[in-house]
Amino acid sequence: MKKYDPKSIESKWQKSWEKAGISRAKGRGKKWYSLIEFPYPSGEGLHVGHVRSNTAMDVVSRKRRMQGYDVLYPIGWDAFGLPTENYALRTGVSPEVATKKNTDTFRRQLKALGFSFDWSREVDTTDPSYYKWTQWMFLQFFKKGLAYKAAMPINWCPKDKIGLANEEAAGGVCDRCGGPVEKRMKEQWMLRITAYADKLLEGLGALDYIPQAKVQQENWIGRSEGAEIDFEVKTKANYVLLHGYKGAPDKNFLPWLRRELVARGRSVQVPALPETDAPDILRQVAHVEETVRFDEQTVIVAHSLGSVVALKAIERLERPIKKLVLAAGFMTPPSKRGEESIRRNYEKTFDWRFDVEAIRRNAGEVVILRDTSDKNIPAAEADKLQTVFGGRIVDFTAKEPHICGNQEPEVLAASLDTLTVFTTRPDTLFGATYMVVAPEHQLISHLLPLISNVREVERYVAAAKAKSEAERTAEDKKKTGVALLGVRAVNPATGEDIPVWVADYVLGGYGTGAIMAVPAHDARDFAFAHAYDLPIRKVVTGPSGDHEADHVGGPDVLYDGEGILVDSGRFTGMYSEKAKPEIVKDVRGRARVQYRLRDWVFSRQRYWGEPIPLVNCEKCGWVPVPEKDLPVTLPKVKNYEPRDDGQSPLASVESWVRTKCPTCKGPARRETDTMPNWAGSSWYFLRYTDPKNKKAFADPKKLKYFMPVDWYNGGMEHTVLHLLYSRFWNHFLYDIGVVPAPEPYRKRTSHGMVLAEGGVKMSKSKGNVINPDDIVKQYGADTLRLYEMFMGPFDQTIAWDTRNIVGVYRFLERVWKTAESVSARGSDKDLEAAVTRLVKKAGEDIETMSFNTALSAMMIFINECAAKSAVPLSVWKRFLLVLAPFAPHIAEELWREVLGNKK
Ligand code: ANZ
Ligand code: ZN
Repeated sequence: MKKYDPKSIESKWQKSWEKAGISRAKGRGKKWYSLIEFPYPSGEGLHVGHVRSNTAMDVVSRKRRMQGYDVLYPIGWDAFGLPTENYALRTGVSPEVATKKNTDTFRRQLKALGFSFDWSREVDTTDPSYYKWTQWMFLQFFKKGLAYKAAMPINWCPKDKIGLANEEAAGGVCDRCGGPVEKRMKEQWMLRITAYADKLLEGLGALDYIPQAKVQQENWIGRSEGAEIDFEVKTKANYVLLHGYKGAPDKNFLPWLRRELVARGRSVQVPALPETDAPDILRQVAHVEETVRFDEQTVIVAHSLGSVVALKAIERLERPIKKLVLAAGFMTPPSKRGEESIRRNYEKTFDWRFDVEAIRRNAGEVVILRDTSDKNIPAAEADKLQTVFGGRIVDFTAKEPHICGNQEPEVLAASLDTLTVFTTRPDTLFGATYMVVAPEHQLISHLLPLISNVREVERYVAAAKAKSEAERTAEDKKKTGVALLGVRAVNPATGEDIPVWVADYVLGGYGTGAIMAVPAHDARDFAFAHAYDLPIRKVVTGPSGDHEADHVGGPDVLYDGEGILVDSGRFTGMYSEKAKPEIVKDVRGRARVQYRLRDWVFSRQRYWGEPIPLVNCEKCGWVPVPEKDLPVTLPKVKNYEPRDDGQSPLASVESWVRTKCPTCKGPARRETDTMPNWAGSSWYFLRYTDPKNKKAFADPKKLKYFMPVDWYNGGMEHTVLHLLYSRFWNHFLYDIGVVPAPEPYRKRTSHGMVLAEGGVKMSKSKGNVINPDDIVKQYGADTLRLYEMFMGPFDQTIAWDTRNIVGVYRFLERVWKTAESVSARGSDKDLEAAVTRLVKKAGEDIETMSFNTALSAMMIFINECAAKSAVPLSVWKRFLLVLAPFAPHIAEELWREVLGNKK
């Protein structure tokens, strides 16, 4: 026999396999779907890290084919993204051209490794026939109200004047100029992934994911059960209560509300509006102007028609008031609401027009109370008030319909300034000795006139906003904060006055952005209270009830467990779990589930991504591009540079931006933001089942046959976002009835990274990048494949070691040589037993991804063969079958050319 020469056999078999179509999924029989994360075709070419994952799933796929499965093992390109765009920026080469070149390189490199991909199903996320369906899916989200636009902070480099992706703003530093990055508010498209938080959590249960992947997903979703509790903030507000049609200062909730406010030390004015049975609104307004004094601490609480009087009075003010509370308010008369007209006096004598600008300017904070049992005022009036004047709507059921009860606690709650907290430990409420708001909290600006140390507070807030969330929440970080002097809150359980602080360990984007601080039982509050000498009050002891035992080291030691309440009024002696709901009820709090998960920012102000298929019409707002007009293709641009107004380069292509509104045919403008890198990879596994379909993203029958993916292997760096995003898309597509099952991946595993020699990251600048082409050239594809499977436990990060490659190559040479001692006659009990053990061991090891131990078993077996003068043919055949998934070229050569098998 000749010497082992991989060059002369590998490309020969690759061509032969391709011709025979052995890797094509047929779409009938017993299916198996193996998936690897499709690569980003960078200019650097294939990384040896790709080879590790691809070989592993190639071994699994080849094994499954040998077991009779119809295997789908597809490949494609996740080709939108920044590096290609930045390359275009530097060189002027268009991203399409660069992508084509890069995918050609990747394809050649992957083919040279003999991976059994079904190349007939190649997909490319940047191909309009692919992203047509990405856009289609976005429109389905939009139509279900799961895509919306909201102002969100983006990374902004003030020097370069551009918005940066997170990866370009790592550590708060601009990737381009090295200067500091700011947050800037920008309207962004968002996907409401939070609506799927529970489904994404529950779905995890039945899946065969490696435990770390599950834990990471759970932590990312971060479900907390707790409660919202309102704390009254003591202000110097003065109140004006305006009654409604046929109302009076002594009717409905007004007398009660007045008493409650006066008891809290507030001044209250309640004018009796003239002609209450047949009012003329402007005369009532004139009366208010004559009798009432307004200033920046004024809160108007208006009931029903009183809300119209209030709006009109506010319209004429010279200076803004503090707050406007509209209880069962409205702004259109019943006749114009399409109801049967009663033709009241006030409808006829008033023109029902408002100076919206002036009211918005003067009204302060707007709270709209909507009674769900109200028969007089349609629910839409509250929405209308909110659309026109802003503010927030509070829905509740009043004590009497139309908020006519003698006591209406919701009105009082809305009228007072309250600070609402989210807590998972309402059982510790009696121990809340101060409160903390996040630097972003709106309370700070609302209460500015009350705060005596405004400059100190403003300085602190500005400094906090420049920090990243990670910096702010680091466990070991020294806690800092500033008291809001002049602002006091009331602990609703104890009635005590407590101070309010601003501190950056409380985050604006979580819960309500405010906390009740319980320093005896929360580590962060404990550290803070010590730093600023705030009172610490213990209200929970360990289950034994023995203070000393639970607080080794004295009472001044943190105890953050559950236990028995002490010093907690009538709840003293109760167990934490039992006390939680009772205390919440007692202080009129609300049970609430809170997630860490945020909605997904789905916009980038960049060129190289899927255009968002919406147009903006002055008359109709955001209108979807009709499905028949998809895809909205990326126009050619001359300049890839982001614009210094923060918009995408597409905004400069006026001929593309200008379009017609699909609804009213009037002039409209296209959205110029593009989708983020994650879009195309959120559903590519579905397209593989039917990649050429022009009528749908995939034929439902094919989806039903191939889905779900049976085994998905990928990097640990993708177990949070990519996995969560694609599970979310699939759940959504399931809910709208276009995919067969909610969960896309049955099993998920991860490979460790491949580092450069010496354990550092491979990088061009360090010159330590291993190019798979070089290894293939020198040792052949089989050696590279085996080496990457042998280098160490598959899930662990491992450094490249060239010496060990030689070892693997020698092993293949020994395999080659052993073939010479194969004999068709005779038998060998030892080798029979050895190969049986090997089949079992390697077979099991593949399933647990213990590829390295499967290979050592093969090496041991070859050593056993070497000790014998002859290897029986039947034993040898079984060995070659075991070797084939790992080193398919040499196995095929020995099986067919040497042994003469036809298949
Ligand atoms: C009082 C309390 C007492 C708390 C106690 C804990 C222990 P998870 O489990 O993460 O949801 N918190 C609420 N909103 C916050 C924010 N925006 N920034 C920082 N911290 C915030 O944690 C919920 C707890 O984290 C809440 O319960 C609140 O502190 C704090 F013995 O309230 B707790
Ligand atoms: Zn229109």
